[in-house]
Amino acid sequence: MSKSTITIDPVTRIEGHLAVQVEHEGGATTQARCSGTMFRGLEVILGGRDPRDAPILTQRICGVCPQAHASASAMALDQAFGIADRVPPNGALLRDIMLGANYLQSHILHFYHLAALDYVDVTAAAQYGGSDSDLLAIKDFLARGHLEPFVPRYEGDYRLSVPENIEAVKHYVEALEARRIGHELLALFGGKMPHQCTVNAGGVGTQVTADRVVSALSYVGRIGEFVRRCYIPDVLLVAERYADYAEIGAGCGRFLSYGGLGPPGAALFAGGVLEAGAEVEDLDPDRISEHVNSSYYAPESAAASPYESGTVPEPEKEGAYSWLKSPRYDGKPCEVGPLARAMVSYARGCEKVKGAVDALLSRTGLEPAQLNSTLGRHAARALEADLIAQAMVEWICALKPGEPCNIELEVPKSGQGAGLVDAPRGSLGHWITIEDGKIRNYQAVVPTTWNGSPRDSQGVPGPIEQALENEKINDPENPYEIVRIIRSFDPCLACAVHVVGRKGGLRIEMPVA
Ligand code: NFE
Ligand code: MG
Repeated sequence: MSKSTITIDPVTRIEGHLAVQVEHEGGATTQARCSGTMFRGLEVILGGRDPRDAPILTQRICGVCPQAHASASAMALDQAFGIADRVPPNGALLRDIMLGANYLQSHILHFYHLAALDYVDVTAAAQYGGSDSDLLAIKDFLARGHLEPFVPRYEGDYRLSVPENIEAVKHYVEALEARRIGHELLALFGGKMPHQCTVNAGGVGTQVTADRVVSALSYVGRIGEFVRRCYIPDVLLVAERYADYAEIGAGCGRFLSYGGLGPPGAALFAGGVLEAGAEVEDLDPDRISEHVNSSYYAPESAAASPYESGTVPEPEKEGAYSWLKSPRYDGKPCEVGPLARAMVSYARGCEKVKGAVDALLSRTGLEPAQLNSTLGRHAARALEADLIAQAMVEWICALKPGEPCNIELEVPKSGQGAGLVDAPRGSLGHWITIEDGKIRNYQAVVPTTWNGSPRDSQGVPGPIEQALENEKINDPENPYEIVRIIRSFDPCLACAVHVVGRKGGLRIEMPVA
C-alpha cells in the first residue's frame, strides 16, 4: 500500500478549531501534525491595563474552563502584589470550590456530550419501546430526521448492545442536568457561570452564608450521585468492550502536573514531572519555556521564561503549521490533564488518588503501564470527577460563614507573579509582569497548548501528535481510531491559542514532511 494522508479539518466534538493531518502506510500511521487553526491573542488585549482586569478578561479565553483562568490569574496577582499568604481561608476554599464545580461540569460534558458518541450508538434510541420521557424525546428527534449532533460521524465500530446504548443515551440527557447543577453551584459564589464576577486578587468578593453552604452541599451531592451512578459505570463498560484502547494512543510518556486543589497540606493532587520508568521529580517553573519554530509567531514570542514570551503573530511564517506554541519542560514535551495528575499523584503516594487508581486497575485488570492510553485518559477523568465531588464536600464544610473572603489591597507600581493551577484539561500557568501599575506582559501557557503543541525547536512532535503516530488504521475513509485518540485528550483550542481574525479562521495547509 502506498503512503497517503488523512486530513480531518475541523475535528468535531471538541472545543475550538483543530485540524490534523496523519500520514499512513500499510494500514498504520506514520507521522501526525496537529494544527490550531485560529489566532486569538487574548494576552495582547491585556497589555497596558490595570492588573485587576486580568481575572475578568482571561476568563474570556474560554467558556468551558473560565474558572481555571480566574484562579490562575488571581494567584499570579496575589504573588505580584505580595499578598499570597494573606488570602483568607474562606477565599482560598471558595476559589477551589468554584474550580471544582467547573471541573465536574467539564468532565461530564467531555465524556457524555463529546467523546462518548465515539463508543455509544445514539441511533439505537430509535428502537426504544418504553415510556421514559427523555428517551421518547430523543426517539422522536431521530424519527424527524434531526440526527445532528449525533451524525455525521465515523461509522462502524459500535460494540454496546441495544439496551446498553439506550441506557447510555438516557445518561446523555441526564448529563445535561448534571452540568446545569455544576453551573448553578459555581454561580452561588460567583454570581453567574460562565465568567463569574467574584474571584480576584486577595480572595473572592462574596460572602459565605449558612444558606449558601447548605445549597452548595445539596448541589455537589447531586452531581456526585450522577458521577457514581452513571459516569463511572459507563466508563467501565466502555473499558470492557473497547479493551483494545488500553493499547492505543499512548502519549509521550512524560507527565506534568502543578497539583493542588484543596487546603495547603491536604491538596487532592501532587505536583511534579514524571517520566515513565523514572522517579517523580519536583517541578521547577523556571524550566518551562515556549518554542515557536512550528507556530505562526515571530521569534520574540518565544523566550526562556513565560514572563518574557510575547504574542506576535506571523501568519505567513515559513514552515509553521499551527497557532499553538510548543510549551516544553527542560526542552521536552509533557502530557498534562487528568491522566498526568493521576500518574504524578500516584507516584507521590497521594492516598485518595492511589486508592482510586488501584481499585480501577483491579476492577479492569489493566496493567499500570496501560493507563498511558486512550482508555486510561477517560478512566482517569472519571475517577477524578468522583474524587473532586467527594473532596468538595470537605471544602464546603470547612467554609466559615460570616468570616472574610478577601482583603483590602493596593496595586503595586511594579511586580511579577505566576499563578500555577491544574485546570480540568491539565496544567495552566499565567505569568504577569507589572510596570507603572499596569500590565507590561501577560502570558498564559495552557493545557491544550501543552498537549496539542506542534513540533518544537528539536523537531519533536507534541503529545497528541506522538499519540497519533504508529497506530493501526482500519479504514482510511473512516478513521475512527484517530478521533478517539484525539478526543481522549479533551482538547480545547479556544484555550490553547488564546484575536480572532475579522473574517474568522484561516484555512491552512500543513507542510507534509
Ligand atoms: Ni478551554 Fe482549559 C481547561 C484551560 S484547556 S478548557 O481545562 O486552561 O486548554
Ligand atoms: Mg499563551
